[in-house]
Amino acid sequence: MSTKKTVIVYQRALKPDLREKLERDCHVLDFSQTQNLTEDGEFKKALSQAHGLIGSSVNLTPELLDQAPNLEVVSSISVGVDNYDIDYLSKRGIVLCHTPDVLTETTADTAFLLILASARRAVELAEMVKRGEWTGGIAEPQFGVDVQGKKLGIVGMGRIGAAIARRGKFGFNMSVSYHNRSRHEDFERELDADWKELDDLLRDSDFVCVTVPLSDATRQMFGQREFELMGKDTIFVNIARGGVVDEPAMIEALQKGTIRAAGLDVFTTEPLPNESPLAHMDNVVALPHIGSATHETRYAMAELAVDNALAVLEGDKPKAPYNWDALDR
Ligand code: 8YV
Repeated sequence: MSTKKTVIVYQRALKPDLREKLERDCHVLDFSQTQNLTEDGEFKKALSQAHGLIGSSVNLTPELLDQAPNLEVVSSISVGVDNYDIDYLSKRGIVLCHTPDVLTETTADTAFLLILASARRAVELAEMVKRGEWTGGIAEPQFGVDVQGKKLGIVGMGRIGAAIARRGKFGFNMSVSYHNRSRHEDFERELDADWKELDDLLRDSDFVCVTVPLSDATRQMFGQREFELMGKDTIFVNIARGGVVDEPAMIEALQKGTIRAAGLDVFTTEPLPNESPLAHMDNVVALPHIGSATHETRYAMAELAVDNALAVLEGDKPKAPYNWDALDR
């Protein structure tokens, strides 16, 4: 690049080597530590100069991005793109990039962490130990349920869904079924998995694990009816987005015993307000959205996001564009 283009880094600080890589070609404005970004006057001013944005977890509305007339790329440090108005970006010819693949295995590990912790009541019982209440032998009131050999139903069969299914099938001898808009015969063969209608999957699974992206089609797809279909022995695991669930309906299902337990990495409001019953229920394992949050994976995601942004700013096709085919160029 002859004259350096301006890139704003927001919400996520880059490791020094990635920052240096970006600075070799770009003028970097760092808003990674700014709270209430969308209200920040300096950020709004910076947008007017920005050619690129790198970050995540902020809803970048059209109103906000209208203030960035030179914007060429939004490079999200996430695989999910629910924080962006894709039609708006495409119409403006702005490339939206994301970070698939590099987080697949780590996020599948998080799903299995929730499956195991919920089934074996690991958090509830570990808290009992911390309180000094492990005073006798563990008996039926503290028993969990088996994971191995059970029925795993996966809603959304993308890369992460398949990685969860492999863990279930090959690690825990589970039978796998899935629901997805399109069928994936390769996964079916590899994992001996059955495609099912959603209602059938909910009725037939011991563990229902949600991996669908949040969109208008999936918003609130799990409500009272769906929890009733699951039934009292089912464990519900959500590593997708809180918005795919009707949260009050899920809380009621957990309180009434309509379902056994839930393992949740995502919530309607994040951070989860402490007033939410989900933060306190014994049959809920609530994690603070750690799906991809390991040193290795977050580094790989940030590296891919930097490479994506640099490629677009240099006029090349990035490794992981989301809206490439829809772009109005
Ligand atoms: C991130 C995620 O934790 O990639 C995603 O879509 O949900 C997570 O990996 C989150 O987006 C914050 O970066």
